[in-house]
Amino acid sequence: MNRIRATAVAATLLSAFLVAPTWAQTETPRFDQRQANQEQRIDRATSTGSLTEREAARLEKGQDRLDKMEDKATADGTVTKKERARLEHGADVQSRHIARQAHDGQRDRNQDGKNDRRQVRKNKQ
Ligand SMILES: [Ca+2]
Ligand SMILES: [Ca+2]
Repeated sequence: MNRIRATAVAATLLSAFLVAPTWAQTETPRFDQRQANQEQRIDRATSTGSLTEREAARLEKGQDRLDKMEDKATADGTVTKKERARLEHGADVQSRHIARQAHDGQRDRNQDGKNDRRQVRKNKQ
C-alpha cells in the first residue's frame, strides 16, 4: 500500500516536472488577463458612451495587434523575457490609449453612432 502510494506520488511529481517547464515557456497568463480586462473596459466605455464607435473600433484594432504580438512571441514555443516585456509594454500603451479615448471630448452618450460634440455644433448652425 505504502509503496503504491509512494509510486503515485513519484509519478505525480515527475509529471509536474515534465509539464511545468512547457507551461512556463509559452503561457502568458498575466498578459491574457490584461487583454481580457482591457476588452471589458472597451465594452463598458462603449456602452456608457465614453467611447464612440470609431474610438472603440480603433482600440479593438489595438487589441488585435496585441493578440498578434502574442501569437508571434509564442510561435517558436518559447516566450523569452524580452518578448514578455514587450507584451507587457504593449498592454501598458494600450491601457493608456483606452483611458485617453474614454476621457476625451468625443462621446456618444445617446448611442446614435455620432460624436455628441459634432452633433451639438451641427445643431447650432
Ligand atoms: Ca518566442
Ligand atoms: Ca471618447
